[in-house]
Amino acid sequence: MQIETIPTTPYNDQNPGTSGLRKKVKVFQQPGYLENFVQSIFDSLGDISNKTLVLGGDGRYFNRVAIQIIIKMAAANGFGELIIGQGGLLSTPAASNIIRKYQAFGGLILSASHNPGGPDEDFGIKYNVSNGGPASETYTEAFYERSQAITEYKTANLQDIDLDSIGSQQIGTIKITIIDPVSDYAELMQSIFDFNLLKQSISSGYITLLFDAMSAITGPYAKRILVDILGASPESVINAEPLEDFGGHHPDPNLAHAHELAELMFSEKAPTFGAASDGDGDRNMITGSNIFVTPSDSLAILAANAHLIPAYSKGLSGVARSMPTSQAVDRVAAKYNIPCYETPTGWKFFGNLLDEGKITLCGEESFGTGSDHVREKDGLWAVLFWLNLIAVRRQPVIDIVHDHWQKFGRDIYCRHDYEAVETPIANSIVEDLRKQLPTLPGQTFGEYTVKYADEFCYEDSIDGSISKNQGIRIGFENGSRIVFRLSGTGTVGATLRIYIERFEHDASQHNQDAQIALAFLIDLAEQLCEVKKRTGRTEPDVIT
Ligand code: G16
Repeated sequence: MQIETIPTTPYNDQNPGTSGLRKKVKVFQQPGYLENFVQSIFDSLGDISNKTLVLGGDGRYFNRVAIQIIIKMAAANGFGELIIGQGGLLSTPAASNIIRKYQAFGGLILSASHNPGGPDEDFGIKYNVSNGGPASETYTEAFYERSQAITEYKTANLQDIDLDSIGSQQIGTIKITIIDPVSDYAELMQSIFDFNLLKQSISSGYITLLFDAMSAITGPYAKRILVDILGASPESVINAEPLEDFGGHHPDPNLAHAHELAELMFSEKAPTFGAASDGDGDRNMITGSNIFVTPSDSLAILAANAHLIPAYSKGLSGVARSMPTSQAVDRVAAKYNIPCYETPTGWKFFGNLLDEGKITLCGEESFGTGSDHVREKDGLWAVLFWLNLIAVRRQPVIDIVHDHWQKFGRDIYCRHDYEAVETPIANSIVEDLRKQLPTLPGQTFGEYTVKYADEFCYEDSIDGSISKNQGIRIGFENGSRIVFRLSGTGTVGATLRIYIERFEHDASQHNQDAQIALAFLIDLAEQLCEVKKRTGRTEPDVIT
């Protein structure tokens, strides 16, 4: 195997965001761009000789090209084995499982998640460490620093590898194994949930379901698990073939983008249960006939009912949510007397808590829920959790949600996104909010008195690392909150996210539309940040 050392010069924008490096495909196609970043990762990992690396992606445009480049670089840099999903495909949670199961050194996952795909759209890459979870900020900062000083990368002069044939081959010093991307994951799901009960509930017709794979990675996983193993009808999985451009859509499971599913779920033909997942299979959207379950509520409901699921029947060690996620799960934790942690946005912040056994379940408002079974959020796992719950409780989704609100109260919640805002405007919005923080506590707006106003700073209780500037929080005496943050996953300009929540104890008020129930706080958020005024927009781009 001939190894070549190729001279290169740094790109100045290889700073990973909330979840790896995400850029337009055209940015990644620049000479040496992907190679620089991959070499920067390899250079920052310490001794990688003879180690095993897992490799796969969500199948978006540029996935196969990138995989061939990375194979050659991994071989040249001394890895001993590569485990690659057939066709270059691995969902993010499946990759996490494979890293853990085969005790790999780490993995490279190629995805820009819910962002659109295609030659003019987005691509991404992230590194996961040996626990199967996203690399912490200590790593990502090291990758960025290295990318700023890089002068050369290494590649092996190899033929392209056949990614479609399962099996192993030894090429020089590296063993390359192509695996079925689904079977290990399907086995893991069977060890967590009651598949016999699910099969009965589906075959008896008690549960009817529709899963929208959004032409992304979960199609093959959903077909194998929901249709082949659990016996749902083939029509239960729509948009099941992963396409390089996701059929021209955003593979983002929310009411705006999974509209085919959303329309059906609010019609007379709605099945018992409807769900969708995103580009790389880690997000989930949960709906039932005539109800959409917010991700924050979903996390709280799963936590409150976890004892009904075989793998969690002994109870939860604790739970965690990202800071902007509603406080619904906090109420469940308080009732069951288990710890509840608040972390910054980004799944990487749950890793230490999961590894130390401090939490069993965790989730985020951004349609992510997961548990200690892997170290990523997991879309199909959440779907199976809900199906198992419906089968045990023999109740439709809407009743499960209403019962939960009755018992715990409802945290009425919404998020408004202003996408592709000019970066200087977005930065000035945040800067001006920051300046207002000291003056806000004690001020009253209508029935809302500000209790605290700060910028969230997180100290990891396990490794002591500190993450500053994780979002601006304005909390009110009655528990309501407004949170502002800039997204770390966009690829054009800046995305301002405004998160709004209000607790409603009175069951007679639970069935309100969130936009109406939160109207006062939504207006107050505009008064404080002036995003509409400064950008000339009249509405958020996405409301979830
Ligand atoms: C990623 C992260 C999540 C985060 C989400 C949104 O998800 O893994 O932890 O909540 O981005 O982040 P932001 O608000 O910064 O855009 P995914 O599904 O895109 O990988």
